[in-house]
Amino acid sequence: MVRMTLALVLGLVACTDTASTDTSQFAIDTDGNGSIDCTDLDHVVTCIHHPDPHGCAHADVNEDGAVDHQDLHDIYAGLAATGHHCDDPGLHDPADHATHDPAH
Ligand SMILES: [Ca+2]
Ligand SMILES: [Ca+2]
Repeated sequence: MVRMTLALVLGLVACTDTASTDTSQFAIDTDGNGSIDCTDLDHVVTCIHHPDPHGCAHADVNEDGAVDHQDLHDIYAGLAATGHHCDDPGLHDPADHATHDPAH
């Protein structure tokens, strides 16, 4: 039993170690629509501003327990690493939408 636990811990450490050097791991299907693309980045943005325990279950990209701008940074890097070129989330601010609203 102890040996099995040790093997498990070593396996986890190995996984974590590998994962920390590969940003493509952060390219995940946060909105659960079956594909990994820029809408998953938008979904993280939405979850930061409007947290939803069900709809945002996968928005914690780095799995640190909170959905925040670090997750945004990570999924942006992950998508870039997997060939998706999304708008830089750093340029997106809710206030910007009012500026670019065609009605104004
Ligand atoms: Ca998706
Ligand atoms: Ca997080």
